[in-house]
Amino acid sequence: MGFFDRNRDEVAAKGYDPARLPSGQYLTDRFPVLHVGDVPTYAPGEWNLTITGLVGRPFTIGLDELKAMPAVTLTFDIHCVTKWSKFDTTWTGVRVRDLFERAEVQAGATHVMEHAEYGYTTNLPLADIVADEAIVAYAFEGEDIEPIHGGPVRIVVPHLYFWKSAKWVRTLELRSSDQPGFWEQNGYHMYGDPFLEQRHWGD
Ligand SMILES: Nc1nc2c(c(=O)[nH]1)N[C@H]1C(S)=C(S)[C@@H](COP(=O)(O)O)O[C@H]1N2
Ligand SMILES: [Mo]
Repeated sequence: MGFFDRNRDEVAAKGYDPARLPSGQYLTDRFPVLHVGDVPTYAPGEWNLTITGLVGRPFTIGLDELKAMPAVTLTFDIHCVTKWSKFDTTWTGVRVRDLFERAEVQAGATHVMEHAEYGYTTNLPLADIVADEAIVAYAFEGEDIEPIHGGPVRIVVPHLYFWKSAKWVRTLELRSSDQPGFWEQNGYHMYGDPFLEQRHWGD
């Protein structure tokens, strides 16, 4: 029996519903760090997030103001395209939907491009980033998100592969068409549903 089959048996033996682990994935207790480029550092008050594109009222929000908005703390599984999955991760933040309501999203908006520090981008349909579980997160397991995991603030969209969750997010751009982001231009799937194994173009 190979590593993946053994790992899947362990998932069941630990009492988890094996259906939580998408095919081709293995469960890990670790929290791997994955990104291209450097980890940015911010002076206090330096980080902010801009909502722009097809919105009636574009705005920029700082960390204190973000933390003053109604927050949710949610627990869910995350799945990286490099095949690790992690169960029951707990994140605190603001629903993207609430920020978009304030920005007054225009009728023609269908997709969103997440823009992060150093030019990382990733695209997804508007409907996916306004889902109940899609948040602009500033805490992980009750603590500030570590810089290596995207702190001070990252996106978490748990129902898509984790590359759709930009660390060090700086801009959310509402668009009328779907354009490939950084990994998508390099062959990763435009949508990226882990349960359909949409890893690459054509999957
Ligand atoms: N800004 C930025 N965000 C990013 C990435 C990146 O390279 N840059 N990598 C993505 C990928 S491929 C994954 S799997 C997750 C990893 O998050 P983690 O390092 O907290 O596990 O971040 C995603 N967000
Ligand atoms: Mo990833």
